[in-house]
Amino acid sequence: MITKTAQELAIPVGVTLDRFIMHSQSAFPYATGELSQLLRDIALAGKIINREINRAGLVDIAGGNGTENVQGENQQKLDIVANIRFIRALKNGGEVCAILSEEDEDIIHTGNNHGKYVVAMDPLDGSSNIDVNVSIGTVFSIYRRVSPINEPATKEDFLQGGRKQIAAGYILYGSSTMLVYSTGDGVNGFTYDHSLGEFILSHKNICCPANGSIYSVNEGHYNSYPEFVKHYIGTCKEKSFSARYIGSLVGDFHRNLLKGGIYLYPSTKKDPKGKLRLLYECYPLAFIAEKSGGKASDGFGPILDIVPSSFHQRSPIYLGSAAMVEKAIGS
Ligand code: FBP
Repeated sequence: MITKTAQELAIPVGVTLDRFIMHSQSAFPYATGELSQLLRDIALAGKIINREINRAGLVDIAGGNGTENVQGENQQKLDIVANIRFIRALKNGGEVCAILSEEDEDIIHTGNNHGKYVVAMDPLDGSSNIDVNVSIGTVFSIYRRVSPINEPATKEDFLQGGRKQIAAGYILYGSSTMLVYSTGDGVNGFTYDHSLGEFILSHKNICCPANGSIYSVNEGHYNSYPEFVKHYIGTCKEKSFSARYIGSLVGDFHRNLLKGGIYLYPSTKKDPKGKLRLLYECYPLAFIAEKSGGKASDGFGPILDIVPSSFHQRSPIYLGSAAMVEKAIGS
C-alpha cells in the first residue's frame, strides 16, 4: 500500500486573496485595513458579476437595454447590472466616499463621507462582446481623497492624475475569472475558484516581457490611423508578428501582459482624441503596465503623466511590452 504525504492527501488550496491582502497590509505598519477592505469589496462585486455573466443566457440579462450611457453608447443590460453591483458593494463596504463610473455622467456619492477613498471604474468593458461569450472585464482605479474627510467628495478627488493612483487593476471574465491588481509594489493575479468561492493567488509578481511578437489593434480603422501607426503596423507584418484583437481591452491587455505584446488604440478620424477613457480605462491599465515593467503612452508621453481635465476624457493609448511601445511611438 502506498503511503501518501499530508501534501498529497490534502493538496493545499493556495493563498487566498484575503490572506494575501492581510499579509501585504502587515508590511505597512500604519495601515488601517480600509484599503484591504476596499479590495475585498471589489472582489466581492467581481464574484457577483461573474455569476451574472455566466448565467446571462439563462436569465433575461443578455442584450441591449434600450438606454444610452453618458458616452452616447447603447447600454447592455449587463453594463447596468455590473454598475449597480459595484456601486452597491462599494457603498455597503463603507470605505469609498464617491465613485466615477463609465455608465454615469457625474460623481456618485455613496453617503460614506467618512470614507478615505474614491474609485473610478469601467464596470464592464468590452460591451460589444458581452452577448457573444467573448472575454470581457471590469477596470478600476483607486485614489486617496484630497477633499476634507466627512464632507462630500469633489471633482478634484478624481482629477488627481494617473501617478496619484494608490491601487488599480482589472477583473477578467474569460475562460477563467481573474483579478489582477497592484498597490504600487508589484502586480499579482488571482484566479477565481468557483468551488471555494475564493480568488486564489495564481500569478505572483507578474512581469510584462520587455518585447514580444503580438500586436492588438483594430485594423478596420487602418485608413484613419496616423502615419506612424500605419508604419508600425507595417513593421509588425514584415516581422510576421501575430495579430490578436478580440475587441475587449482587458482581454487583449491581459494576454499581452503575460506573453509580451502591444495593444494600440490610436486616434482616428472618428475619435481624434482616441476612444478609450483616460480615468477608468487608460490610467489603471497604464499603472499595471508600468508596475509590471511594461509601458503605456499616448503617443507623446507616459499616459500616467497626462493631467486630467474632465471625467470622461479620452486618450490614444499604446500599451504593453516596453520595447514594443517605444518602437510604436517612435515609428
Ligand atoms: P467599452 O468600455 O464601451 O466596452 O469600450 C471599450 C472597448 O470595447 C474596449 O474594450 C475595446 O478594446 C475597444 O473598445 C473596441 O473598440 P473597437 O470596436 O472600435 O475596436
